[in-house]
Amino acid sequence: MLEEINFDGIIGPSHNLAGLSPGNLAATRNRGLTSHPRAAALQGIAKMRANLALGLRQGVFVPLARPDHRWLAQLATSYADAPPHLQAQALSASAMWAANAATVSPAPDTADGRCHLTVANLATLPHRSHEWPGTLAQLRLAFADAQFAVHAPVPPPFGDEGAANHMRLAPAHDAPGVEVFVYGVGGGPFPARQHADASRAIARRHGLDPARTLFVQQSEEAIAAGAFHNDVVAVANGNVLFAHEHAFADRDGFYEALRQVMPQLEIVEVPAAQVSLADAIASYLFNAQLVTLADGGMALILPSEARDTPSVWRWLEQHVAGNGPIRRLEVVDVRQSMANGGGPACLRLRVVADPATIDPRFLVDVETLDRLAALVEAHWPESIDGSDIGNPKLIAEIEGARGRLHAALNLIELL
Ligand code: SUG
Repeated sequence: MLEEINFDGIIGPSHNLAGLSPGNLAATRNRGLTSHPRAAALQGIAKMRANLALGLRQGVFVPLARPDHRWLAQLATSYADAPPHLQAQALSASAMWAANAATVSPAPDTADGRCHLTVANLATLPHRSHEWPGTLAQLRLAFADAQFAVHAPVPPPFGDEGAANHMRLAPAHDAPGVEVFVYGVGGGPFPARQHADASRAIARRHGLDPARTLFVQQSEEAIAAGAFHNDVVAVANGNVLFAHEHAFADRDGFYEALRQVMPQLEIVEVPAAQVSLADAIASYLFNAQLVTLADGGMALILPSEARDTPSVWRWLEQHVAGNGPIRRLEVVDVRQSMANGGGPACLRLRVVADPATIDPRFLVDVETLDRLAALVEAHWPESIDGSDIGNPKLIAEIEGARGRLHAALNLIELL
């Protein structure tokens, strides 16, 4: 039976705040501050526990090898010899944001009836551009069953950032859906990371029905305000689109086109007059997991920053008190990830599939999370500050911790 499974990136032991993402306001604001990898990973595990407690199916992806010695070798250098900016780019734990791992088209949407995944090239930013080989190896292992087709990245320079710029609406997870690809157009103060040609290439590869596939431009205003991915200003689930009024360049045209292909569509729009783009982005209101619970109702899994932002919390309380589709709010603390601009939705990749077709080493229950938490407590660095990143002792600690995690999950072939 097809179900939605959320795969969270386990937050790696090299998590640090290097300010590597222009246009990601949290990341650039916190540049050089001390990070707390152990607390970060425990927060991520606690979020997964909360998801399990809601009755949701949970998977994981493991952290990639960092520093990335292979990438540095391609650049004809080594970690010890590399200049600080390359060291930081090689060390980043950015693969934790699994929403950027791949774009996923579930089997009911595709011509050949397989679930298609295209690994994201993340070509725009250097520290993310070398994630895809490690991520692809992992996807090929987790989704090796013939029910899946796992694709190599779209070639650069057509930037692709995966599911963060992709939304799927469907009457039920296992029914044919409408896939919406959101792209950016360059020219503003910050890079537009998702290229329309990359989105179109993915739709063709996945064998999507053109009649049920939309390509929509993200508003320049949203990118300029710090929405470097669509999932910072919009999220969809089931027949619900939850979005900020200023998320899309041609809002009315998009809503109309979506209604045409999906008459049962429910749009929950947050007006700028109630929540400004700035508040939406600072609080990550839309970077929430919008999920369907066993009773059919929807819950929104939000970062604590949303509760701490008065305009946002006021809007949410009103919505839940009324007749809207979101019936329940769950607040999680992922502050360490948020310090780098990654909220609850960034940390997960949604895959609709039969769990029995997935390599069981990537699926977790409470006992596995207990083991992971103990390992993190014992081996993840407590803190990393900017001046530490050249320290060979820290690097040995990071690499040792990752090795133990892979051993614990029986995934040493990914080392
Ligand atoms: O690509 N931050 C990530 C955050 C990604 C969030 N993902 C989604 N919205 N789906 C990014 O900007 C910062 C790393 C640093 O600066 O050290 C970083 O890569």
